[in-house]
Amino acid sequence: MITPTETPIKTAELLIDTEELKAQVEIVVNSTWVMDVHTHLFPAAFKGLCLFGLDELLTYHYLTAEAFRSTKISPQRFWPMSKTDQADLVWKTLFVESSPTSEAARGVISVLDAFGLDTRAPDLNEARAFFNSRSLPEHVDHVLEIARVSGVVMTNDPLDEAERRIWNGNISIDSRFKSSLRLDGLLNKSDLQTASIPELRGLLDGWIKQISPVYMAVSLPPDFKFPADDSRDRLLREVVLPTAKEHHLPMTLMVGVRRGVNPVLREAGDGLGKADVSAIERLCAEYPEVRFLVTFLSRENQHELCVAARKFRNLMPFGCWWFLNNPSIVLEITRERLELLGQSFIPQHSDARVLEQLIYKWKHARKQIADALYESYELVLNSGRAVAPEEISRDVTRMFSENFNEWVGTSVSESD
Ligand code: RAT
Ligand code: ZN
Repeated sequence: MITPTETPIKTAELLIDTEELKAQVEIVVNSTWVMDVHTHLFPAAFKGLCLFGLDELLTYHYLTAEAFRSTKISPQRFWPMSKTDQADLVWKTLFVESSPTSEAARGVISVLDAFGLDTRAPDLNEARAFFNSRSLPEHVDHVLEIARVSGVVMTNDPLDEAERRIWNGNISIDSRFKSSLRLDGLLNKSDLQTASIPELRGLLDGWIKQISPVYMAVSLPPDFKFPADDSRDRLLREVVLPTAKEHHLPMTLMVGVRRGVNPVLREAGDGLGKADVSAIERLCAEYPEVRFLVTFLSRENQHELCVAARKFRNLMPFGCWWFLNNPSIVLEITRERLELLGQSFIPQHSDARVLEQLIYKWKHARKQIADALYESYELVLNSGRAVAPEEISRDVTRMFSENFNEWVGTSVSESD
């Protein structure tokens, strides 16, 4: 083993004791502010689109999917109920009559606990009154502070009527909320596909001018192919990717979702499938000047994604998405990425839809990221090199914000 004096860093600053190393990694991972690169959150100025509070937390689609498994009430009877009644039912089903061991249920416990609320309450009266008493702008500040989130990327759909009305009004947006241009409506539905290519290019240019996105994004099914003999391929080649190049905008691809596997569950009815990572490799190869942020929904695709990222510097893996956002899988994926990619990836995004979810999603993710990172440093230590505290801060800052800021800040060719 290399002795500390043989390294360029002073002995006193190196973490040789594994207990100290673990503690330091935890401190840094828990205290470093993170940029949340994909959420469905909106700032207070977006009025009804800014979801917060207990009833929204409990009717999150991750939880309704679980509640349907343990209640006799059918989806047909559940959906017409008021949100308050739905939340009461989810609480009774998943928290009173069962133990909240699932990740989404435990998340609610973490949120209640963060505000000092009773996590074993038989009903929601006290917690509901607490959230209803909050002033929204201060609550937003408080939640971001607790979660140590410096900024979030919204999901902005210009084809959504309610959202369009807000953008068309005279709003000023909280600068911590960055916009992104979601293109599922263009690339996955047929609504716009009869418009001409110049019309669609003009539409995208207009939206980009209006909302100043940090990237364009689309979710894709497991059978996504590139190249392909379909209209999505044509739209990508003739509309979306030329626009990405022209505006120096990264493309975010979220691959592997099977929409509406059980449509009666509405938002909770989507599933997943293993996708073909080579489609992304071909996109990266054919468009080296476009930067791709990519996440896959299937656990089976994660290793291949890491290997693809080793081949293409314009490919940035991010997040443990949706059904992967469970402690055991986050740990596994983060280990794999650290081993194959060093720190050149973005470990997690929250996908939060309800403001306070930032608290639990980041608290839980930080625990797994810290464990995986500690293990990596311990292996390096055993191989003969100790780590310094400032190196831990450097590495975590890179993964939590710098990789993203660089990705959205400069084009690949500019940084070459
Ligand atoms: O994770 C989720 O909340 C999903 O419902 C989807 O919104 C997914 O993240 C997406 O952006 O399509
Ligand atoms: Zn999402």
